[in-house]
Amino acid sequence: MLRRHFLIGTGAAATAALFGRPAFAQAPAAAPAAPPAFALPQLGYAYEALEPFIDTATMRVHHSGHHAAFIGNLNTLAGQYEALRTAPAEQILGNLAEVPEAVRTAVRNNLGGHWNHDFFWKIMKPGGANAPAGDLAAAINAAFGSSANMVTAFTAQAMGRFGSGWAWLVLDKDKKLVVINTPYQDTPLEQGARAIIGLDVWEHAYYLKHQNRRANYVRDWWSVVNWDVAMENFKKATA
Ligand code: MN3
Repeated sequence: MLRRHFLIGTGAAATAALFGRPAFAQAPAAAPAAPPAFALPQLGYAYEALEPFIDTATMRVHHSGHHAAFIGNLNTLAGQYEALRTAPAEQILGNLAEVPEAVRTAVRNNLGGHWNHDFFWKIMKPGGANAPAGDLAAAINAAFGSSANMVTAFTAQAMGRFGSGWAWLVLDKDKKLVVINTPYQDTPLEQGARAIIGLDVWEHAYYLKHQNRRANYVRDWWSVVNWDVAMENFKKATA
């Protein structure tokens, strides 16, 4: 939007200059507008930073296309459901039954999509840590027997999600460390679970590079998991 205004302004200035009028004399005054309720969060790294595991083109369209669409939809929805402006996303997504039925599916899909992707960008980093450590490593070993067993179980969730959705390592509502998957843009929050790591297995997340080979995408993804963030997530979930 800002860019578009800038370009229009430049065009007007150029036209004005051509006809001998002072530059920007014809530029419309900027109308004061309420700030949008939602903004597309920064990735924290470049689109190419996760190469060769996650490709640049996928990251660009996934962030600036798919995630941005949720943001646009949420800013429209915020005009119909005021809580989107005032309540934390976690609170709304954890209590979807309280959302008015007329907007519930849209909130589930778009706020869920925003929350999931914001989580996803943070759980990846260039040259991600090799393995979990500390309390999280101990909890993984206690729950799964080993880190390798957890990876196998998580991968089974990622592969077992038919169609679009997500795979997760979560602390469930009983504070048990488990792997789950969710359909579409449903979040672990609606099960009362706290996400530790999560993987987008919608085809848009991998099709440009891995085509139909979801297993290769899942395998590659382990090379960019940010276990430092996973350990922070675990600490918050257990606090
Ligand atoms: Mn996605």
